[in-house]
Amino acid sequence: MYKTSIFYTLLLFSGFRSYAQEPVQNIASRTNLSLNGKWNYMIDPYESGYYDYRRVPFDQSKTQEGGFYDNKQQTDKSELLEYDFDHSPTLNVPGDWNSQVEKLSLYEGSVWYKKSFTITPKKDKQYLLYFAAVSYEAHVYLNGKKLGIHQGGFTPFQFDVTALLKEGENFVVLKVDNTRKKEAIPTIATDWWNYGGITRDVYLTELPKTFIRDYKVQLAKGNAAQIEGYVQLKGDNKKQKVMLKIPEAGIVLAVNTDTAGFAAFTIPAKKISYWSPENPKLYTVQISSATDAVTDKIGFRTIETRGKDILLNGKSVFLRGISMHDENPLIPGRPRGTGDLKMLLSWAKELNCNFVRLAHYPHNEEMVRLADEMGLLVWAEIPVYWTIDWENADTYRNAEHQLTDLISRDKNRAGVIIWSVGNETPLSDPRLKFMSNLASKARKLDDTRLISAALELHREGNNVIVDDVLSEKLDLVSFNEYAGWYWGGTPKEITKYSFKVKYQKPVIITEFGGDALAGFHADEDTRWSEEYQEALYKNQFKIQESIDGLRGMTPWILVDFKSPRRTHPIYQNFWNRKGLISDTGKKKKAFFTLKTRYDQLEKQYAHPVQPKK
Ligand code: GCB
Repeated sequence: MYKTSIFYTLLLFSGFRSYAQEPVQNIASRTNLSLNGKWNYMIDPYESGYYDYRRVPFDQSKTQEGGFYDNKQQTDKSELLEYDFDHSPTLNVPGDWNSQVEKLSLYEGSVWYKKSFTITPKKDKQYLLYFAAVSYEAHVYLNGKKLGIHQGGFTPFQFDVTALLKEGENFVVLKVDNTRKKEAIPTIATDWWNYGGITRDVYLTELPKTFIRDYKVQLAKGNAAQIEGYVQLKGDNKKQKVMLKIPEAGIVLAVNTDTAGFAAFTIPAKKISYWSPENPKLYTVQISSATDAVTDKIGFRTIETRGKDILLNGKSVFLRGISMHDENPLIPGRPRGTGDLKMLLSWAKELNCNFVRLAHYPHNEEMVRLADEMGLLVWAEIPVYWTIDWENADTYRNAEHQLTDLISRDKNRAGVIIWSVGNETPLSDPRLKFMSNLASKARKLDDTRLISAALELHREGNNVIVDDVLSEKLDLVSFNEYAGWYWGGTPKEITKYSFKVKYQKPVIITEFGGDALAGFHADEDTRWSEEYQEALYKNQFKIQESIDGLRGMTPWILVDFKSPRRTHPIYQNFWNRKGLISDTGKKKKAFFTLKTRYDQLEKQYAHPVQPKK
């Protein structure tokens, strides 16, 4: 027990993926036993299933055995008599708890989950327990043994459970805690609902002893004639011949992995039909070794900047975007399946978007795959939002983990063109260091995409100044501006403003907008009315013309979304009303205003002036 307690202490302090393995690429296409469905749950606001009565975690206690995860009836320990998972109610997984149980709607704290499953493990296979996302901190146990802890509510994690699986019935227990913390990513203050729970898919994945853990197959940086990538095996049999086939492009390649299971490759790509929003062509890519095989659907495109232009496959593009949260307003709650995700992206398509900003944290992997299929470019972001604990080394490490896991998961998606390292972070030296380090990390992990962040601005008279020095580290200058809502008066009054952007880079306005309650009609000067929001959009388009490098925008936001900060009893009721679509799916006037603008921009950019070499 003593050894165990030292071990767990180390584990608690040593970070975010204790025991967890490096993520497996393309999990959904593997041999999976889905653990989605009904899970028993117990609400544990005092964490009595985790701490003994002296507040020592049962994980570390010398005298007590087992917490709620142990499943043994502890007849000599009264605390532990007071639970019974199997007679507890159930929650659906995937799904946040807030939207499923009235008394959990505003809950922030611990909830225990349990699910039993039966399996006959095969001797020649290995097994991973995979969670696509759990918000925010998960302690995971299998058959009463702790597998580890994961922090971060939007990225996947997994554990190797081969040694712990039993023939017949097994049980998984999780303690899930969505308490907001100052040092966490995100921190305490956000403008979205703090949904807790097992919000995305759970799988028990069966893999061969040596398997294809990871691969990247993408066009080389700025080179449309060359596919570049790597394959990484994991297991004992690391030196193998690996075949890569893209039958439709006539590509067949054999590579030999080294003693570390790694092989890099470059392939001439002559007859590729390039991926773009107008041609979202995905190729079937087959990767196989002597022991494993995996298939993916991958598109090929280049993305780069030249001066103030963004070049997609070498041609200047305007990003007709919209920001969105990972929320289905009709639940309201985290999306629970493909239909929910498709609904959101279809609304973006109806707006005539070619671009979506998946704010402010990694969305579901399936969302990004759907964007690839539907022809939507993607801005992907991590929840480095507002007032992060900039000088805390653990906080930085956590942010970097989330960035790494996001890039690792989505690096084969043609739609993803921008990694964003944060949103509206207030200027200071520690923040500059933190954000610059994240930008360098993103570039090191993936130099084929653009790096950005949604920045802030300041005003001098009628000049709106964009000069955040972090821009030097980024490929794009992107900023949020709320003329006509948080400053600058009514929509009519904002036309006096003009933008001064210091950096000679492409500009994307990552947010602008204002609240409107769907169905509330008044004149253009009346806040909360659809007419006010519409006028705001129209005049925003006018002032944005002062930015000669403007190459895209993602107004805030596609749909009204839940936020505990939004307390106005008539207009908000815990909803941020900046959506172009209401919480019941009704399109507001400004939806059509933006669509008209995007129709014009589409025409304008259909035959762009080619940028100078
Ligand atoms: C912002 C934030 C976004 C908020 C929005 C608002 O600048 O980036 O998360 O929801 O403003 O509505 O105030």
